[in-house]
Amino acid sequence: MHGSQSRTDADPAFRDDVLAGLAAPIPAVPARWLYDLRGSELFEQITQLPEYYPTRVETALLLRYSRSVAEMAGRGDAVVEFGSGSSAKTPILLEAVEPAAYVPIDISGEFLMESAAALKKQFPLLPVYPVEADFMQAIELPRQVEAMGKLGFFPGSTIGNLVARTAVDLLRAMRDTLGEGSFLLIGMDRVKDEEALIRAYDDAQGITAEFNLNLLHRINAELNGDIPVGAFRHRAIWNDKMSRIEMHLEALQDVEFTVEGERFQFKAGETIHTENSHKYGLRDSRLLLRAAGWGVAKEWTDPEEQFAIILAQAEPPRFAP
Ligand code: AVI
Repeated sequence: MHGSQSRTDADPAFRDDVLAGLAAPIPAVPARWLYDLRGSELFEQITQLPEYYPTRVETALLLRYSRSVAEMAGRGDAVVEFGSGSSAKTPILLEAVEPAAYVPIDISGEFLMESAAALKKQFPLLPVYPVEADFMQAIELPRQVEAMGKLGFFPGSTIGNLVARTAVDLLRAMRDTLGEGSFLLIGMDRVKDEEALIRAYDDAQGITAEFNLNLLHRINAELNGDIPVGAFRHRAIWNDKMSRIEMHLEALQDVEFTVEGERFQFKAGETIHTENSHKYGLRDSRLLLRAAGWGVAKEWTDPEEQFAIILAQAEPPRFAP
């Protein structure tokens, strides 16, 4: 018996992605479904883990170099953040840039309103214009910021969760949103020692494992599934050819289960691919940005070159020889 409740209540996009993804020749579920309420809480915990350097290193870079960003990009611009800006990183940049306006863009209206309200408390004089939209597409910004210079902000190495083709599409959409001459400050994780990467994505406390396995709990709860979660384990794999960490859920034994009344079988050792986290070398990140019409104005990295924040500028199209 499969209750009709979840059939009607479940997000149809989640349902379609899971059913198609589990049936695919290489089973995979898009990483965005990792972030339900519990998944978001677990991700928050990941950012505090000793092994998970990206948040710590990027925050330190912003503390150290935000003033240089402000000098180069110009104070008094509109800061446009791609994401709701709920992290501790946003105030660091806003302090330094002293923008004339702040525009957070997020697909989740709820998140957006919450974090905009929190920022208003911290910066009572700063005009905040939240935009509820999918920033994978070019967006028309609020008319109040039309005449201002723009500094886009995309921290967290979220760009790494996209394959190159989609990452370029996103960067191009950002360029269209912000306009020629605008700046973009983006965080990108660097290629490094494989062991350090694996540790960051398979921590000793098992928080990342819980984060990954939570997807199966979510499928069971929202899509009327009976997946035996204990029959799967978290795997973090370095795919050198693709220059990325992959998260998988690996079946520990042969398993059979149903989701929304559809039957699935996994043999021991088969996996569901749940996330990519691409890592970029210095020249890789430049190429990625260039492919989308962004020139690199300046890059800052930590002494161990674990992570980079990059200030890019939307270049005018040029004739190429
Ligand atoms: C959100 N994103 C940048 C994180 C990352 O590092 O790719 C997601 C994450 N997955 C496992 N740990 C962290």
